[in-house]
Amino acid sequence: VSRLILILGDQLSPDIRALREADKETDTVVMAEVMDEASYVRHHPKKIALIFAAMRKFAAGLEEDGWRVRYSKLDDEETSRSICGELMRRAQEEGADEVLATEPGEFRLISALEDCPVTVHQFEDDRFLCSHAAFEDWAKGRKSLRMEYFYREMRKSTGLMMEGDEPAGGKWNYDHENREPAPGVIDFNGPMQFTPDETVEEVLDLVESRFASNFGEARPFWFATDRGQARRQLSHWIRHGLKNFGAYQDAMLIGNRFLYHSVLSLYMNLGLLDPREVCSAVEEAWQAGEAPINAAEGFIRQIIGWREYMRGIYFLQGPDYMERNALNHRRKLPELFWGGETKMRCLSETIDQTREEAYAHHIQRLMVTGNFSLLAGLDPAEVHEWYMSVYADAYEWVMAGNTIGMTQFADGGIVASKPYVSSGNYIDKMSDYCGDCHYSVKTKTGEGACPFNLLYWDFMARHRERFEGNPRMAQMYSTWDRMSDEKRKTIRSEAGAILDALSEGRVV
Ligand code: FAD
Ligand code: DLZ
Ligand code: SF4
Repeated sequence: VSRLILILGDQLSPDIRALREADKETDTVVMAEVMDEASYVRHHPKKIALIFAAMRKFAAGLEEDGWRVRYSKLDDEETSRSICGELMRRAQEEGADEVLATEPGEFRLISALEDCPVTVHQFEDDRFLCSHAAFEDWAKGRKSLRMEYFYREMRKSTGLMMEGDEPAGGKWNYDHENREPAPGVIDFNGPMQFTPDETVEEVLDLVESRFASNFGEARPFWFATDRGQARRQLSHWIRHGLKNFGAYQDAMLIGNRFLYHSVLSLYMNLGLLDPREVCSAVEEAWQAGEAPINAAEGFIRQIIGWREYMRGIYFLQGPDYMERNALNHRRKLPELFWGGETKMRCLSETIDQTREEAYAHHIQRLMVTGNFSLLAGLDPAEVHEWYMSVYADAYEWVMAGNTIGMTQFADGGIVASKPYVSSGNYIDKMSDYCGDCHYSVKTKTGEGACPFNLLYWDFMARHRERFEGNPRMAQMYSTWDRMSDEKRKTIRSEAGAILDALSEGRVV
């Protein structure tokens, strides 16, 4: 019997599980650009272009390799709306009655495959280093699911940067060497930029014509769209970017959008690069003396720690995770997130960059847009959807823990032990945004006061009952209590005015 082998747009790995289960002689690979996937959120055009271009090239590679492939383009007339629709159509054409698939990274699509009239076997995706069962085992019976402890187990099980049973260099974590503001000179030109070839150009035309009203533009487009290019970016970054990755990981600069970041999430999440090969390459560079331990450890922690942990949390918590709203935040996402006017320079820089690149680095996502959303009490589901839409590396398995958990505290503290909130001071320390801002970061109340300063204390006061017992926040509450009644009143009323302005669509 003939079977269909489903390869989704983020499963572009030559040794993906469904292909390993398949028989090249008798099975048919199915890949499909479909409107349901391209529109379940209003993806940034660069994200759609990246996925479609990489899918087309991957399909061509499989054919060269001797696979029989049935590929549906979005603008082919017969292409149906959904993955299930395409499976049914191809099953009929090929006389197949069974589909082998690798489990998608999203509950929505897992259920759609379960409910599809044709039988779909979903094999666990073993491109991740931690299986569902291993994560469940780790989580079982624990009072708190902190990433750091998970990460240590991952170091042991992968053997990465280990000396026997001990962490290389004697410490698990070198983060205290990692929180430096940007240096005067950045000696790295950022990610490799690839000139679109014919396949990419064709996809860019398609995306421009079909997704013109989405936030952002498909062109100019420079992402890697095949494994060869992604490997070149990996080597390029290891050679020139890695050594300073650790130290300046948290820095933000106007005019330098990538600093020492790798931009590898794009390619790992699609399957063009394997997280193991990325970590091994980083470990080797450190062993060869080409990168300091704080950079190599810090990077490997992001991958085998945070990346795997976020996926584990998503699958452990289940589909209702995206609906959590522990702090009962209801404010609608203001227009400034979609490029509407704002006088806050940190936000306008981060959001302009997001629109132009479909990329912002971690601290911009966490401490600018994330921090602002939490302080402003924005609805976490809307915040989650915004991030899902605007970033080219966004998939729910990795996004949910970061939005609902890490930045919005909407899961009540599963991912974060305390809310990631800060006043303007942190942004000023880590960036050069404040110098050029309409507001003054040093001003705490009154004319020109930085909204982060006001909203920070207002957040603390609003949620006092929940957070005052948290030992890591006690000091902030005693600072608040030492302020005069009048000052506290002023802060709360000025913060209230900003929140009202946000609700009423006025520029802040
Ligand atoms: P680098 O700084 O070079 O980091 C290296 C790698 O570590 C990344 O490529 C990524 O694979 C991994 N990593 C680092 N931090 C995290 C993290 N918190 N969670 C998971 N992986 C991590 N990452 C995504 O891949 N997809 C997302 O949809 C996504 N959404 C995010 C939303 C918010 C609100 C926040 C705060 C973070 C989000 N991240 C997401 C994590 C992180 O910001 C991005 O992985 C990173 O900015 C990608 O750029 P890079 O490859 O240059 O990262
Ligand atoms: C994100 C995405 C987009 C935009 N388009 C497609 C598509 O047309 N066909 C496809 O197979 N996959 C696409 N994807 C990726 C899926 O949405 C992804 O597999 C799920 O979000 C699970 O991670
Ligand atoms: Fe952002 Fe405040 Fe700095 Fe302006 S002053 S850039 S609003 S932190």
